[in-house]
Amino acid sequence: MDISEYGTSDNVDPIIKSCETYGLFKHIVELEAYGMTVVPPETMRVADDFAQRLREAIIRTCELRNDVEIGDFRTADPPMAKTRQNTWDLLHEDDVFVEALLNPVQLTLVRWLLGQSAVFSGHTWIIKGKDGHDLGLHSDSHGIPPGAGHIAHMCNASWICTDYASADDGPTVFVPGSHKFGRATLTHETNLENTPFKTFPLIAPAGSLALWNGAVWHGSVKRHKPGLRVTLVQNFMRPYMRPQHEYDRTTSADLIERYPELGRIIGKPLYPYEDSQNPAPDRIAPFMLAGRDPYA
Ligand SMILES: O=C(O)CCC(=O)C(=O)O
Ligand SMILES: [Fe+2]
Repeated sequence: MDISEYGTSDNVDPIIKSCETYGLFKHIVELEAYGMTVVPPETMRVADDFAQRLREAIIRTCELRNDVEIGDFRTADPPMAKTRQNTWDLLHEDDVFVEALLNPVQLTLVRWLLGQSAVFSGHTWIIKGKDGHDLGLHSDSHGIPPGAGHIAHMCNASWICTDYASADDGPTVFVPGSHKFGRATLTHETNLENTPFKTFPLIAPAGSLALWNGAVWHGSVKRHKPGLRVTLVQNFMRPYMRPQHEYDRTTSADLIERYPELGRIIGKPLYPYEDSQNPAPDRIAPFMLAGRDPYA
């Protein structure tokens, strides 16, 4: 018996059918149990040169935007300050970014997590060289307070553009199952050196897609190899993460000056980012606080 054949749900039936077509049931189970999954290139149905095209587009965009020469990713050692700026908002830089976004296998998994109304929220690259940074454990579901953990609110779909063969590549690491905690990490849980939680590294060949429920705790470890780790990070969200009207853009300075509380309540939401290539850290920090304190 195939329940999706009965046509009782216009929304979930097509997702189930696509999961069948693309062979995704293992990945759906991993998403549910562990909060993340890694889909190999052959399941993603990408051409053999897809990862290379994506990697080259990222490197070319970084070189142009940031006035830096990177060259061969296997040996390159560019200043990390240069590769970590102007990293967001790539859609118009090369059609391969549109291709990466519209991959039908990816969209099936995204819609499993976020529903048919999922929206593309933003994307950015990671270029990490030798001795490149580590990153403490965190959730990507910024602004979602504790207690709202039974559904995914956003998800992260990251195209792996260089092989992650071992932890020495400086990959993402995950706390499996932590999406079920339904909250962001507390201060004493974030440090990878002494967090009480077990983590595992993301190991996958270039051309794979790592996809996670935004609530799953993750970070990344330092890179100990020469050359670069290159990743395209894409965020998808449920559509309610937006105000109905952008009052922060349309309310007059005069009105806000006369009513300071008005300035506070219309706020400056984190989304949409004001500078599309460089989100402001001072706006992200208070937004993230709500992930652990509903009164933040
Ligand atoms: O893969 C990494 O380096 C971690 C990046 C991260 O936290 C993210 O993409 O949300
Ligand atoms: Fe993250």
